[in-house]
Amino acid sequence: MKTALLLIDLQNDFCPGGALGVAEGEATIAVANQAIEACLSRNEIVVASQDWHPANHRSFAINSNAEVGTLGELEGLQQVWWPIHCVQETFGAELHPQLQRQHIAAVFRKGENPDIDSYSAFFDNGHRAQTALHGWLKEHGVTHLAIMGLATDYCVKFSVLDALHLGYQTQVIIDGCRGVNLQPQDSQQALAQMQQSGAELVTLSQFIRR
Ligand code: VGL
Ligand code: ZN
Repeated sequence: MKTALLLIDLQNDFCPGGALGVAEGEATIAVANQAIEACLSRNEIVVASQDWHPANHRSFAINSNAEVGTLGELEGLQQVWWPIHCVQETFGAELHPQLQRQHIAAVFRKGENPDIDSYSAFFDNGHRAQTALHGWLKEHGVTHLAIMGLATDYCVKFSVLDALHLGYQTQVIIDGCRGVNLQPQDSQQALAQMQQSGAELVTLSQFIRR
């Protein structure tokens, strides 16, 4: 077996003060750095995803004549309309400055197609196209994933569900996740769904002691 740590969207725009700031989002950075440290000492790989939208992305409410935080439809899929966030080459799209990114072996960008949203680090929301992540992990012999990041109820959840479908043994480092919570229970429900689908929920200290 070979394990990789997958860090989801630890970007400025998902931290407080950012365009789509998640409550306590910045608290995930210290968790990520400790998880990275543990991986280094065990010779495990660290990879990351990065939400990377063109300015004309249709998930942005303003580009779809919709109101932020309401529901609509995009490409036949249910869509939450988001504020403008993680626009390519902007500060908001950069990985958080405190993240020890020199230890990240590869960063996989997603959400570049303006016509479809892309929560998972593996596939777009319609499972039409995939990122290079799965191929890269296969090439490196990775069989087990530990996943954490932002946001619990969107990109973490869909990445974990795809990882399970792709056959990875998957842990979620729960204290390394924070959610959008359009509804107050969304993150809790997302974690329960990941667990029911076969993910193991662990704390950072359990991950470090493994
Ligand atoms: C995300 C909403 C829109 C996320 C990305 O990283 O969870 N959420 N784009
Ligand atoms: Zn996005």
